[in-house]
Parts: sequence; structure tokens; C-alpha cells
Amino acid sequence: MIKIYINGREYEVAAGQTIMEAADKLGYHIPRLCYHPKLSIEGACRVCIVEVEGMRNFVASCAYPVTEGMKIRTNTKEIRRTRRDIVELILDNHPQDCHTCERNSNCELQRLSESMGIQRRHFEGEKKHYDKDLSSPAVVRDPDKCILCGRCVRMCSEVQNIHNLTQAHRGFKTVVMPAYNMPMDESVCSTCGQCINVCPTAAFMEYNYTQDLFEKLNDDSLTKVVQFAPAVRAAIGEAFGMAPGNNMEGQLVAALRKLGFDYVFDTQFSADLTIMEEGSEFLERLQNKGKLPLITSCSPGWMKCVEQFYPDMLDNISTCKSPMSMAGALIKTYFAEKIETDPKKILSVAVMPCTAKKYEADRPELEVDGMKTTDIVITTRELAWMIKSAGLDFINMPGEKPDAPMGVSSGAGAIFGVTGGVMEAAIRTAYELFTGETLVDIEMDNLRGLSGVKEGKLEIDGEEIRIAVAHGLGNASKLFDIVRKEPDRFHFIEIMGCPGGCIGGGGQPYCHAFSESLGEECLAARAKALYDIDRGKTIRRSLDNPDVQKLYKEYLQRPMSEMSHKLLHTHYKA
Ligand code: HC1
Repeated sequence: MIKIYINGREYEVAAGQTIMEAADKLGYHIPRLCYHPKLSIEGACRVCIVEVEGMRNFVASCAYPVTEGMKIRTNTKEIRRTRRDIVELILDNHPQDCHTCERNSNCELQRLSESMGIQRRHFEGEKKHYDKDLSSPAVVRDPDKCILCGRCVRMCSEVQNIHNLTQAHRGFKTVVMPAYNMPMDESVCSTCGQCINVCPTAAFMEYNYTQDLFEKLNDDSLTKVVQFAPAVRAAIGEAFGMAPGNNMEGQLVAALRKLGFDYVFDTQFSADLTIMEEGSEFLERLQNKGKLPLITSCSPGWMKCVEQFYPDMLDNISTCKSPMSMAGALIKTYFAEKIETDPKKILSVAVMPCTAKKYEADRPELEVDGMKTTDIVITTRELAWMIKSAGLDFINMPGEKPDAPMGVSSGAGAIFGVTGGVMEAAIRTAYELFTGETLVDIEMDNLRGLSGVKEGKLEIDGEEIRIAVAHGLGNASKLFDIVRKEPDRFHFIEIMGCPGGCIGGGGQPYCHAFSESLGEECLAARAKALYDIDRGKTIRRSLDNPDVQKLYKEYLQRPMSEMSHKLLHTHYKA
């Protein structure tokens, strides 16, 4: 421990940390902009400057380490004025459109400006202008809103290992763009939306479909059907000021009905269905010496990444569609037949924590008989805005249950939304499919938690099955480097494209409760909510889901049947 002084008060702090880290723990929040705890230090914005006795210039507290006897001042008149000048200069090259901006009231630049008491503009002059890139169905890039903090660039390269974004040009013309200024939809963007999660302004946003959806909800000629993903319920409360990790499932269902949906289904149902298909596919590959390791395919950002960077591994990818696309296919076939409605008159909507699901919904590989099966995907953030815009009292709404025949789910379906959950769910069912016996110890601690790559093994019918789990595309590439070197090391691999799995999706609410999106406490709280849902269920294995059993009996016959292949499976190509 060392002694430091902040604003004249003496403290004992651990050596080896930055001034900002030490100050945070002592309750001094130094303003910041380019800093993000998940990313390397950039030190570009200088908003976090402090005064250190003996230093000629102010230092960036995000980068400067504490030393014995250091005397730090965080809030002098000069520091306040200099910080304000820095933020004013950023604002002078920023559009004056806060009241029409999508990040209005949850923009970090706006908050910073307010906290610094910036109430008038000193400088006016030329502003940079670049066109908005609306080419991608998932992620919109608006360079005019960019303040060059570099968080998106670091996220895309350091965490996701995609390296799509870079800073181009120099000085006043500096701009963040994909290589060669390629449109986002032609670039290698995985559409994961993690750039949105770390962007302090609206320079990166999801493609917003809310106005279109509001219009369609008023169209009486349509039957409006919606499904919502596991991770949405664990995070949407945050958009209404609640702490992360409150399970808002009942309120979600009620709000979706109040918005005008005729039927509300739970994607956890089709997560159970995915397990039936994927577990059977794994068994078939194992018994018939098919291509292993089998790799999960439900994360669409991950699928785009495989197609672009690992085309040699495409045969390892499960042919199962994602739970969202399985539900979409069933909505336009099985359910359309049940309610005797022309599928063209059904509006199939999905509420997802993920921006890449917008891209997935547009993929021709997921159509059934030339028909798109998920018409509109909105993120958790977009739904929260719709609920507020419709004037619904979300938090105090009495909870309701989803509809039959796709409303019942097992605990295994719930944990799909957190890293390791798909594998845990798969094992619970695969064990019984393999052995005919019920797995007793169904919680797999070695697959839980936020380590980047997790490994495990279990014995099924005398055979050792080796498994691995990775979350975030950077960790996925680390795991893939291992698999390329040792192709026989694993039998089954789960990969989710976002940090923490879908709970950390690019469409989740900005996690204000812990100040930065993707903070570990925030992700852990959302994960706990899903594990608690699992523990609270009487049915915890997908194969025990009575509505899934009924679906097979009435329509699909059995996992991997001809009908299952037609509706629930696909092939990806490079
Ligand atoms: Fe996910 Fe999935 S878990 S991909 O993260 O397999 O988006 O939550 O809905 O489809 O079930 C997302 C979440 C989600 C699918 C499921």
C-alpha cells in the first residue's frame, strides 16, 4: 500500500493502479470520455486531466500511475476551466441536434456537458460533415456524431478481433470508417453492435425500425405475432431506471400485448427446440463419425465471422437455425395453420438483445419456401423506447404469461442468454438422448462465469466428451486457433459473439447503473437473473418441455425429421 493525497486528504491505496482507478474507489469520479474499462488506454480526449504536485502539466488520470506521497488535485479552478474548454471544443464540431438525436437523455457527451456547466457556446466555425452510412440492416454509422474517442475502434479490434473500424485521414478531417470507406454492409462488420455499446454518442446506433413497427401495429389486416429473447427480460428494466438483473418477463409480455401484438411467444420455447435438434445432430455426428467438433450456430454475428474468416470450418457448424429463426419458421407455418391464417398476413416480430439478429432476419438462407420468417427485429433498447413512447407504466404493470403454443419453456431455454448456457442446456438433454438416463447434477459451474474461454469434459456412456465455450469474437478466435492446431481436442463448442453472451448484446440498454456498458457487475447481475429463472422452474431440461413434445407429435414427428430439416435447419457458405 502507498500513501496519496487527493484534494488535501490522505489515503492509503494499492500501488500499481492509475490515478483514475484509485480515485474511483475513493468516491471521486473524475470526468472521462475516451476511457472504457474494457479497452486499452487511449488518453486521447484529456477530459480526465488532474493536477499532480511537481508536474509542469496536467496529467491524464486514466493513464498515470499513483506513486508514494503523490499529491493530486481533481477539481481546481484551472482544471475545471481546461476540461470545460476541451468539451466545448468537441461540442463546437458536433451537430446541434440533441433534441432530435436518438441518444438524447442518455448521451455521455450530453451528460458531461451538463456536469461541467456548459450553458453557452463560445466558438463557432466550420464543422466536419460526412454522410450517414445506412447500408447495413443492423448498424448505422453517423460520422458527424463521432467525437473521435476511439472506443469503437478499440472494441472492434481488441475485444472482437474484427478490425473493421479504423481512424482515417488527419487533423480536422479525421473520421472513423471501415477500410477503404466501404459501406458497412460490404465491410467485414460482424454486425455485433459492440461499437454501439461503447460509443458515448450516436455515432453508432442500431438501424431503428420502431416507426415502421408502430405503423404496422395499427394495420388491422395483419395478425401481429412477437417473440422475445431470453436476455431481454434480464436487462430491459435498466432502461426504466432499475438495477441490472431484474427479471421483467411478465411485464414484457403485458407491455407487448398493450402495444398491439395479438400473440406473444417466448424465444426460450424455441431455444428448447434448438436443443432437441442440436443435441440430436451431435449424437448423429458422434455415432456416424461425422464432422466434429460440432459448433453452435445461434449467434448471427459469429456466423458472419465464420463465413468471412474461418470458411474452412463451415462443415463444423451446426445446421440448426437459431431459436429466433426456428420460432419465425414455425410462426409462418405451424402456427399459421393452427389459426387458419395466410402466412403473408402474419407480421412476425422479434425483440432481441442483439443487433446482428436484424442481419440474420434478412438472410435468404433462413427463408422457408421463399418466405421471410422474421419480418422485423427490434432491440431491447428500441422496445424500451416504444413502451415509453406509448405511455405505458412498464414497471408497475401486472405480469402476464406468454401465449400457447410457443410460450412454455424450460430453465435450459432461459440460460441460453448467458455464455455457457447453450452448452449447459445441450448437455442436460444430450446426456439423456445418449444414455436413456436422467442427468442428476444439472448445474455446470465450470461452464459459468465470464472467463473468455472455458473448457470441460464429462463422461457419457463410457465416452469422454470434451467441450469448450467462448464469448466475444476475440475469445472465439483464440479458441479457433487452438482448434485449428488440435482438431480432435473438442467434441462440442459453444460460441456467442458478444461479451457475456446475449446478456451483453449490442442492443441492450446502456448500463448506467455501473456507469459503463458491459461492466462485469452489470453482466453478472443479468446472468444471475437468468440462472435464477432456471432454478425457479420445475422443468429444467429442454426435452421435458411439454409444448415441444406436442410440437413433435403434431407437426415435426421427431428431431432431424424431414419436416425439421425443411423448417429448422440451414447451411451457411463462404
Ligand atoms: Fe440470444 Fe438465442 S440466446 S442468440 O443471445 O440462441 O439475441 O437472449 O434470443 O435466437 O434463445 C439473442 C438471447 C436469443 C436466439 C435464444
